Amino acid sequence: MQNPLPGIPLIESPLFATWLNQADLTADERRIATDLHEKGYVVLRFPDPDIDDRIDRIKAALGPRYGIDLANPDSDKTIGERRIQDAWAFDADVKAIAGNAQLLALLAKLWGRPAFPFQTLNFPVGTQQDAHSDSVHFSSLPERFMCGVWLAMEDVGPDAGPLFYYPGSHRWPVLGNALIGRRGFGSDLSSAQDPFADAWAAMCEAQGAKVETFLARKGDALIWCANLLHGGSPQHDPRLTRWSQVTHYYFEDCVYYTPAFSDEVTGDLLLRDIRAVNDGRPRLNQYLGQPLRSKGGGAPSGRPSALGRLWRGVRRALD
Ligand SMILES: O=C(O)CCC(=O)C(=O)O
Ligand SMILES: [Fe+2]
Repeated sequence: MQNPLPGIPLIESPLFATWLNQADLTADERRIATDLHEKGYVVLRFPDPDIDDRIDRIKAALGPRYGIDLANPDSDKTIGERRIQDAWAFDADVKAIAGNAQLLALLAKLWGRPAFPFQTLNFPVGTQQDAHSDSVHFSSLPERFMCGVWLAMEDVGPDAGPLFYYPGSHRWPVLGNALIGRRGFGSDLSSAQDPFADAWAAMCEAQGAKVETFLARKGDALIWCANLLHGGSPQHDPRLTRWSQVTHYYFEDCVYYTPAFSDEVTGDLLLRDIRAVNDGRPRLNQYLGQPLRSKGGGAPSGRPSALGRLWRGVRRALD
């Protein structure tokens, strides 16, 4: 298909059905594409024959860093540090999971652009995080070129604080400050998601959205679309662990930024300095093949920007 809408991920495109009809996909890839399109998430077995060994090694390597008494079945596991960000930088197994070639090829096929991991999070217990869309933390221009892959590193029961989500919520508007009537650039927040919580709750109620929880088996992976509303259920039993790894992915040839601290309307963007986990190379903030010249976007391209108002605003804000 000659795609006339390359600025929308294929699995989120209004042209999805046309693409699916003629795309060269296996039966399982078709199921994955359809679930992502309709529900905003999909569950699959993590495509790595060594995953059990990797999980064992990650638990052994990261376990002592959380300050939790993991050896005692009755200890409270929810105290102390509950996550390690970017363990890929020192742990080869975390990095291998994030950079899994089969997964990267799958994401590229489904989104229509090459994918790359840019952040890992390793959790020993549930996050108990409120419902949110990752899009307020890290988004792209064009939007929706981001996804999360959540890997269960053990079986997760209902008392261990399973992942939850609202199927179909990925189709709702991607919330940014303009939509909730707030200025974000230069603002100070303890949590980037707080200003959006009322709007998400109101949409859930008005749409009659039904929450689902993911009672995962070890080695299950769940891919969520950029705008799917999700979070961590309360962990009812603090003695349990809930080992998991989340890898966040972006796609090539985009501007990468933090919407909670940006005002797109005035061109004030908090750009991200992105480095791909798998190859260690920076990904410049770019648009249609041309890098933006800015402090937040990596090395200057040396070329005058064609982005006009947007780019001038970015530079003014960052200088
Ligand atoms: O694992 C969870 O409970 C949620 C994690 C999450 O929201 C994220 O990493 O984006
Ligand atoms: Fe999230």
